[in-house]
Amino acid sequence: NQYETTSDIMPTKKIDAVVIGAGLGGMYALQRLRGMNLSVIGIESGGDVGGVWYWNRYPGARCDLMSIDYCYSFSKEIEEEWSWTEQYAAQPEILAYLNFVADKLDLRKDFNFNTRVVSAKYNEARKTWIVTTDKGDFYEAKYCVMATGPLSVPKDPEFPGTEDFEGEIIFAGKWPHKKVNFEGKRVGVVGTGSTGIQIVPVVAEEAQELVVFQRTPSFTLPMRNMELDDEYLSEVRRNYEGLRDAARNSPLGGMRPRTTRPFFSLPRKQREDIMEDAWKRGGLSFLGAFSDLLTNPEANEQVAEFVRNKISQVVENPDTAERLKPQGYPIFARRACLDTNYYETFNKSHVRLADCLTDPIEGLTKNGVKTRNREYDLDVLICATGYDGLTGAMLAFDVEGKDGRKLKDKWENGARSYMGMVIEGFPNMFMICGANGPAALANIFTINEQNVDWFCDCISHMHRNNYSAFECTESAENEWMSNVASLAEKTLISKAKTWYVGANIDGKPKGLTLYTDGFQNYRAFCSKVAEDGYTGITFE
Ligand code: N01
Repeated sequence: NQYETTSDIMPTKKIDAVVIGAGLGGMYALQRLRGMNLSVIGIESGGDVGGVWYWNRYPGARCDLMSIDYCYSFSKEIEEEWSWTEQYAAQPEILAYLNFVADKLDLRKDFNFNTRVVSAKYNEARKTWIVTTDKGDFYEAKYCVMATGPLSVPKDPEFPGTEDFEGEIIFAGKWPHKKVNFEGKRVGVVGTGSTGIQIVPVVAEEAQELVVFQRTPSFTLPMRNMELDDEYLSEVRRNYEGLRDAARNSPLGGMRPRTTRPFFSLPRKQREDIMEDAWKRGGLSFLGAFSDLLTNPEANEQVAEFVRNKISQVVENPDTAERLKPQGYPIFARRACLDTNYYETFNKSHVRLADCLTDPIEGLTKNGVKTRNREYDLDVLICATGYDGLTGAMLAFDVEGKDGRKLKDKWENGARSYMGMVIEGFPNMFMICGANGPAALANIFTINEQNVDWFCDCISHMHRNNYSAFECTESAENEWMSNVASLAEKTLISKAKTWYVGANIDGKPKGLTLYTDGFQNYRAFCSKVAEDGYTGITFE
């Protein structure tokens, strides 16, 4: 009996489902499961709802997907009552939106905040998950939903000497809940991914000196953010259903112009005009400009070179401009960043670029950052050094499936799953935005809603048929993984050293653990699985 082996503690609560995480996936999962008359408890380590938007309060934090896309579509009422103020919403507005949704649906009453899951173990005899927390809670649930997020575990601080540094170290992903004052301060930012690129121009406005420690330069495109007016918002509201439908049937899960024209099918002049236009329009316009940017290396290189030339046009110091230019990997293979005045910031006399490719960081000293060749005296060091993406949060606690099999052992050589949602050997468990799904390559709201709707349908199917457990088969998982791998071969996305391929974490298995064939095809596959009676899934 389960309870004898776990001392004499009895479950504090028996429930139908436990949802781990109160980010935008966990919030929707809790709402949907409650709506099916299931008893649900949510567990969240943060103090409130919001997930990444709860933690990432760094200056300049903003979503690089359009706000009209980057929100829930399941409730007409929410759609009608909420109005976005900007094309690309800033973190405070996104968090306010998520709080608005939480209030509206009264979600908080079923979430335990400031509580961390310690273990989730499947009990085969009872066909339930036993979930324990650092508060000593002990839940027994039929279903375990991992809404743990693809980017919720910051990469460990890796510089020796952090304890010697007498200034302040701040991690972008764990930003203090109060305004940090940079006035009169010498500030360093390590990391030039999406996060660093958003922080740099804003901190440069305030800091006395700013040093940007760049190892791999990123391609960044102008965001060209703007305020949304009432006329535009009314138009969107009138067409919302159609727009949402288009988003669900698009590769990025968002409204984006698409084209079927390959780069070299057009004469040179026309290609150049299209690139100029994409640069002027900003955002991810390039992705909708040519159909083969992610598959044809020559086409990709032409666009990359166009962007490099723009860097030279903006950055006045030719040496800095050269160092800011990404080389040696395709544009869009790392996540394309969208910025506001990033390159322009390097024209300010108090902003310096420290090139860590030629002069790597060796560690921290009492006074600041020591690179191989020199020392930078700093008052504050901001680490925008990234995340243990896709698998970090799932492996941050003890997950044990059938036969006492640990997830960390199953994933020793890389994450495996079926559709990025279910895992062989881990019955009655669902992941939202899990590894080997389209997470990171499409709008996370669209993926979340699709994932949650899919597994709620699966649960309804179980209840209709009086099943008590489901599991995906080894062969379905193997087939899915082969499909993910062969699709990855066809795109340039696997050709850069990024968190997408686990390259940013020492010792992490390498390889692209993302589905790269577009959200619409992913969704169609998952729907077909359900329509065909849940192929690849066994029920008992
Ligand atoms: O992290 P990253 P991020 N010395 O891993 C550098 C999402 N996001 O937080 O590439 C020097 O991309 C590292 O250098 P290198 C989005 O999906 C979305 O910026 O390893 N540098 C790199 O430059 C994104 O992809 C939004 O050579 C070191 C940087 O740190 C994901 O989050 C906004 C170093 C890490 O870049 C992650 O982005 C922000 C070292 N020792 C983020 N170690 C939206 O708008 C690391 N680096 C929705």
